[in-house]
Order: sequence, then C-alpha cells, then structure tokens
Amino acid sequence: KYFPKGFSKGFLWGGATAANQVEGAWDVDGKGLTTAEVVEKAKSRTDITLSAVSKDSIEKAIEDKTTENYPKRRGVDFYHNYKEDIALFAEMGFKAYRMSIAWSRIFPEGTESEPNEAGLAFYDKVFDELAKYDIEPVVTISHYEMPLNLTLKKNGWIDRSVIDDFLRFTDVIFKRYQNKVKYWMTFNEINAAIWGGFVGTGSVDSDMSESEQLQLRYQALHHQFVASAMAVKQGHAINPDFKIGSMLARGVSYPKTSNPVDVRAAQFVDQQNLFFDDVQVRGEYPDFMNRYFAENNIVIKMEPDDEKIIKEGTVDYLSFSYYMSNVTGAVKSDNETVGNITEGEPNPYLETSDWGWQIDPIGLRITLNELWDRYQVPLFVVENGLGAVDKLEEDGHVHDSYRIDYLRAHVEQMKEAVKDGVDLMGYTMWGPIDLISAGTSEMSKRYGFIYVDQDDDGNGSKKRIRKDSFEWYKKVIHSNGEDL
Ligand code: P53
Repeated sequence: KYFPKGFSKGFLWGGATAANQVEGAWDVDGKGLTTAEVVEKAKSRTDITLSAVSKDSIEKAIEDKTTENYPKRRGVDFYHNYKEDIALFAEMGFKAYRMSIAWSRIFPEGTESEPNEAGLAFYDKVFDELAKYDIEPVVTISHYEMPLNLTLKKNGWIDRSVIDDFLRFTDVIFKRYQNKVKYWMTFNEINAAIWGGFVGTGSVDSDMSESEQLQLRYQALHHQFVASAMAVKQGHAINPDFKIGSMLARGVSYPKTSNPVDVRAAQFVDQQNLFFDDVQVRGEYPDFMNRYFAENNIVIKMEPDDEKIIKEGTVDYLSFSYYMSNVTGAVKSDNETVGNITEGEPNPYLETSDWGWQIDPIGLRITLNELWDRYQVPLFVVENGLGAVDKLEEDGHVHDSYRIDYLRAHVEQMKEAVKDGVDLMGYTMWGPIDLISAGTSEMSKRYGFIYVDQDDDGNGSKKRIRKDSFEWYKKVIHSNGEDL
C-alpha cells in the first residue's frame, strides 16, 4: 500500500515574523499607534507581557515618544531593510514568508472610512519583492495588535462594533492584494485572547475579579470568532482561490501519571486548547465548553445569526505554533514550569530552553497526528523555533549548533507525521531573522538564521549576519527536507 515517503512537492518551507516585531518605523507614513507599541519591555525572562496592563501604563506610553522602553516601536527596521532581508530569505530558498500587516498602517485609528494609501503602498512593495523570488506570502491579518485607538475608545474586542472595523480593514486588504496574496490567516494565536493579558482586547480594570475578567475575555473572543468567520466569507467572495486559515498556539498536554484522574485532567486542559479550532474548523462551540461556561457563570452574548455565521465561515486550513508540550496533573504542584503560559508541571524527560520552554520534538509528531485525526483539514506549522542567546564571535561568525539541533529534531518528527499520513502544507519557522520577542520584548532572545546587530536597548548597527544555521536551512529546503 502507498504511503507518503516525504514532504510534498509544493511544500511551503520558510519563516514567519510579525509586523510589530520586525518593522519598526512606528510613527512614519501616517501609521497610528498600536497596542503592541505601548507594551514596556519586561523586567525578567519569565515576565511575559503581551499587552499593556493598565490605563495608567498606556497613558504613560502615549506621552513617551521614544523607542527606548518600547522595543516593538523599533523592531529591526524591516520597514527600511525589507529588500535586503527578503534577498537573504531567497538565498536560503524560501518558498513562503509568513508576515503580518500592521492594521494601524492601513487604518491608523481603526475607525476611518478611507484607508491610508502610504500604508497600503508599503505592503505592495513587500509583496512585489517576494514575487521576484517566487516566495509565497502567507499573511496574518492581526498578529497580537490592533490600532490603540480601538482599545481606548471602545475597549477593543469587548465591543462588538470592532467587528465592523475589522471587516472594513479585511475588505480593503483582500481587494488590494487579491492577486498578490493567496494564503491568509485571521488572528495569530487566537487562544491568547483568554490568557492573562488582554491581547488587543482592551485594558481592564485591575480591581476586577478573575471571573469578571474571564467573562469579558470570552465575550471578546466570541467577537473575534464572528469577525474571523465573516472575513473568511468575505475573502472567498473577493477571490475564491484564497486559502484562509485559523491559527492556534498549540500546547499538547500530557498526564502527569497514568492515574486516570491525571489523564482526565490533562484531557480537560487539552480540550480547552482545542476548543478554538473546534469553533473555527468545525463551526460550532463544543458542548464541553457550553458546560464550562455554565458552571463558571460565563454568559456569551450572541446575536441571532452568530451561530450561522460561525458555521458558514469555517477555515480552509488549520495553522498553529508549536514550541513546547505541557504536563498536567489533577492536583497542582508548587513547581510549575515558569516559562509556559499554559500552566504545567516540569517534564523530567525533556530539556528546557533558557526561557523555561520544554523542548519536545516528538510532541510535534503527536500534535500533527492528533490535529489531523480530529479535523481532517490541511495543517500548517507556522511557528516553531528556539529562542536563545547567540554569541557573535570575533571572526564575525555565530555558531548556533543548538538551534540546528532543535530544528533538525522537529523537522525529523514532522516528516514522520507526514509519513503517518498527515496532510501538511508547510513549515515556517519562527523568526528567520532576529526580532523583538513577543513575550518579553527582548532582542537577546534570538530565533534567527540571520543575526541582527542590535542589543536590548536598541544599540547596534542593525547589520545582518548569516549564522551557521543559515547554511543548514538552505540545505534542508534544497533537499525538500531529506538532507537534515
Ligand atoms: P517569544 C508564548 C507561548 C507560545 C507562543 O515567543 C507565544 C508566546 C508569547 O510569548 O507567542 C508566539 O517572542 C507568537 C510570536 C512570538 C513567538 O511565539 O515570546 O505568535 O509572536 O514571537 C515566540 O519568545
């Protein structure tokens, strides 16, 4: 009997970034301030901050017109270096480049009726540059940001009318780029909507109780689900060839022991993570979530058509980020691993990155099989990589063998999953060029094949330097994943 022997012919090898982590140029060509640009750099490696935590901190940020404390304002200046950077991606043989569009370049305040032409022109230039090298753009419509004004005036996604603002944005970009972009995804890591910080959902009163906050988060999330489903429909009407996907931060949960109470606890945590794709791929809220909402006094306010909209706006493919796995027990212990956003116990069988993320290549094979079994839609690994401190040697080299080891192990497992029969579209590793960390806004947490000479305070020439992993990835792409 036939089974696939390796990666498909058109496999989309490449890398992934986000506007607020690479572009810089935060205040040029009419761009408005985004929620990402008011996030101060973290105090420590485990102090993950994806959005401003209070109204006070936002006010302080608005007054501060510098980039010093707000690294996502400066990125690595991709805005002015995109030609050189894309040429380097092409040199590695990239087939795809995942990037995001900064909403506030197109609608600076989010509420305008007409888009900002200068912002649209910038992405035209980027897409044209990619086309020169036959690199397929894969566009995240909203990656951990929105125009700040929408959170100040409307409290972000908590306010239903933001759906209209979003659809005005997607209408403009779908039409403008319909012949340049085929692959889209609506929200980066949509499950981040319910994490500690409010990612683009508006700031909350810090006095609010945990359950009041949860209520708001799930309501905001519901609006994102509706917006995403409507965008899928809207996009297909503009160009039926569009492939529009969902994007989940996937973290498979393993039971702490074989005791069924632990197995069930892990299953519960897993369902809480998969629920987002149950909605976006299958088109309805699963009953285990309806039960969870009822038992936690969470009431999702829906308009009469919402369920129909969600059903009709299911995605064409499922994409996800994969960095680590988690361990769950029925009883929480004190030594939960620090780096993991989804709370978890340490796994004694795994190594941990310098930021506390547990490295688990086999978990990627498990994840791919599980997602394929459950959803039977094409899958796309759109983020995976190792954040590490790199050393630029005197001779100008960066010997990042640890990164090669990490990526090789993950690509090997991904290949096993393909042989298991998983329909996998591609692999865009996270941060092919060093960029500002999402969680801690550090520069020194590096993921790239390309080193950028810039430190945590923004000092440096921003010169681009090929690391050892650059040559390795080139070989991997050239051999379609055979020469690892
Ligand atoms: P950084 C936590 C857990 C999993 C994925 O993250 C995460 C985070 C956020 O810290 O975010 C994704 O830069 C995200 C990217 C981000 C990347 O993972 O904190 O989609 O924007 O840069 C890595 O090391």
